[in-house]
Amino acid sequence: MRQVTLCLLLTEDKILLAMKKRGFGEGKWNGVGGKVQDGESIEEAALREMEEEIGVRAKSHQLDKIGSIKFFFEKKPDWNQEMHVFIIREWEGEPQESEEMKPQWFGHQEIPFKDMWVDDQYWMPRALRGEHFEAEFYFKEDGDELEKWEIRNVFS
Ligand code: 6OG
Repeated sequence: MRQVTLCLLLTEDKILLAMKKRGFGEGKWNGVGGKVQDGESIEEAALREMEEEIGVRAKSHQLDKIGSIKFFFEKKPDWNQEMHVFIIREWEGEPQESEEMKPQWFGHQEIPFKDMWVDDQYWMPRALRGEHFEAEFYFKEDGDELEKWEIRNVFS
């Protein structure tokens, strides 16, 4: 299954989301991340994507892995992917717009779920509460609607 990353930069009361300007998820707000390349660890991929997409640098010990989510697209199995979710509270540099993403800070209570992937409303509040989880989401048709999903908290 394709491995992808998603990084959520957090402050005490804000979360950084970025508008995806092109490619998979275009027109949606999301965390920053992308595909893990051959020969790269998941953490290396997360740090590389953060720097490429919003110009922010961090070290691997600043990545807090909080979730693993598998996505299944019934009609488009080549879209299936496992997403590794990280929270980052310390980094270097100011988030900047790139060709791919336009970052913006949102209050924890002002997350624009209606302009995001439909799964986010179910797992992102848990991430903000500091929970660790594993989940599976099964999409209908083209990825706009969910067929079923399961989220389990993980205690380690
Ligand atoms: P590229 O393929 O452009 O990276 N991603 C999802 N994020 C959320 N919140 N929900 C989903 O529901 C997602 N499916 C994929 C993973 C795509 C980026 O989009 C994320 C990557 O960070 C289906 O390299």
